[in-house]
This record gives sequence, C-alpha cells and structure tokens, in this order.
Amino acid sequence: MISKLHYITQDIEGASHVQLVEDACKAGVYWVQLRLKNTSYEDWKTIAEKALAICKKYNAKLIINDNVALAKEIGADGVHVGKQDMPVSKAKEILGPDFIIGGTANTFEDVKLHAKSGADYIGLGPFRFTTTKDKLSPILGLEGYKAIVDRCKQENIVVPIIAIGGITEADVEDLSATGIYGVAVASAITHAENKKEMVKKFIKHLEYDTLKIK
Ligand code: TZP
Ligand code: MG
Repeated sequence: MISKLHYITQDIEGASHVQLVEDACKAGVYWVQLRLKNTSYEDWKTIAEKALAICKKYNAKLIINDNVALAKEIGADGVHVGKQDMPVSKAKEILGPDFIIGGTANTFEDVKLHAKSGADYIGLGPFRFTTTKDKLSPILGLEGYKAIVDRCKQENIVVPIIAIGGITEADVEDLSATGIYGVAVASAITHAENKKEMVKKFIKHLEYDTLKIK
C-alpha cells in the first residue's frame, strides 16, 4: 500500500540525512524518500544502507530518489524518478515487479505517461514555491491539482497522486478535497519544532486510519 504521507530528506545544517530519516521514523512516518544531491555513488550507498536499516527497524519503506542502480544494489523498497531522470518504464525494466516505482509529474500528460508505464504512484507538483528543489516546474496551486485529478477521473487513471512542493499541514484538507491521494513533504517535518506532533497533524488531516501513531 502506498502511504499517504511521504517524508523527503533534504540538505540542512546540523543534521545528516541519516539523522533526518531516524527522526522522521521516530515521529511516526512510514514512508521515506532519501533525496541526496551532488553525492558520489559510494557515499550515497553508505548513507542509503544506514537509512534502510533504520527504516527496517521502524517498519517504514525507503524509496531512493533518482538512483535506480543504488535502489537495486541495496535492496531498497523502491525508487522515485524525476522528470530529468530515467523513465518509469526503464526503471521497471531494470528493477522488475518487486520494487515500488514513483515518478514526478507537473502536467496531466506526465501523469498519463507514468500511469501507462506502470508507475505505482505519482508525485505531482509543485503545489507552491519551495526552496527545497532547484529548477521547479510551474506551480500548480489547488486549481492545478483539481484540473489534473478531474482529467484522471475522466480517463480512468487511478494511480495514487501524491502532492508535493511547499506543503504545510494547513494545506492538507484543501489538497485532499481536490482528490489527491496523499502528500510528500520535506521542510514541514524537517523544521517542525515537534516532529511527532507535526506528523500526527498531517496524518489526522489525511484521515490516516490505517496507520498507528506511536
Ligand atoms: N519536488 C517538487 S517540490 C520538492 C520536490 C522534491 C521539494 C519538496 O520539499 P518541501 O520542503 O516540502 O517543499
Ligand atoms: Mg530526480
């Protein structure tokens, strides 16, 4: 099952990606995307292996951003491919049916292509401006989500859509009303004063009845 709350790691002063993974899992997140930039394969592997051990301990899924080879080598739960990365179809060819594959989308056409290629979920965004990601695609806002989700309904596209980009817990109710399945956040959890409370708020808004909050 695809989680309704995805946590994405990010570069920050004072905490490593591994630490952020542990914090998020402790706070009650069950789905973590490890998103490293400008890191060598070997360094990324060291970090990813630690992150995977933590996720296993907490029964959380670990998704590797961009790096299909690494996801395969360490036996992560899945991979997330961006618009400039390997296509979902190619990632599927390499990883086979046992890995979760997510793809980034900004338009209905992107969503349709990923759905056709067999993506397990689609990260659709950005919702609003964020400094967490460089080279942002055009901002969608609530109207953008509504229009894309409506077209998905018309064309029977049922892949879970995860909203992303500058999302705070205060946005989740409105976003959910557009018909999206869940949300992916970095800053809102990374910089929360009390991560556990923040995760609880997200989960509450997402009506996350299937997950137990520790
Ligand atoms: N893709 C689109 S926006 C984004 C990514 C990875 C960053 C999400 O981080 P934040 O801090 O929740 O805006
Ligand atoms: Mg990418």
